[in-house]
Amino acid sequence: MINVGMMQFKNITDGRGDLTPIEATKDIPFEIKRIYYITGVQPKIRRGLHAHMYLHQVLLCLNGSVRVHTKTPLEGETFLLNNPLKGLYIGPMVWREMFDFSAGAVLLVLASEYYDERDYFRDYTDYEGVAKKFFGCEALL
Ligand code: T46
Repeated sequence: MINVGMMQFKNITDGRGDLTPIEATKDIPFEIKRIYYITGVQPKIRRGLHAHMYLHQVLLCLNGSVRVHTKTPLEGETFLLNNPLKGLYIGPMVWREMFDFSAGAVLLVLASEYYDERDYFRDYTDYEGVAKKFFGCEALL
């Protein structure tokens, strides 16, 4: 799917446990300006429901599991995050919704920019209008 994809990180394991390094611009395709994490989400809760104009992010579920639905006017895909070695890259202009958080789920997010509410589309109709132009898909739909 355009601007969305799973990424595999390395696991350095020895008798003491596991270590996973993630280096900006080497293991992920951007500099990291911000990190945040989401915890304590009840099972019926849906988060996200927005898209970003410019932001690049990688989502990693470090403990437990969570599903992430991504969509654009052209396509959609749902990912299960349940492995701390696998991250979900989400680039600009992709709508995302996080749901089915398991008990104890820890969702870590690496972001390319500082927090800026002006970068958000929180209304799907507004998003869709701009996204159709962004993806050049008006003629296809
Ligand atoms: C995203 C998904 C995966 C801040 O003050 N700083 C921050 O860095 C962030 C991310 C949020 N906030 C504030 C804004 C809201 O008042 O925290 C509150 C909750 O944020 P929001 O409702 O946007 O949270 P989610 O879980 O719906 O979405 C978040 C990110 O905002 C978003 O970029 O892609 O996680």
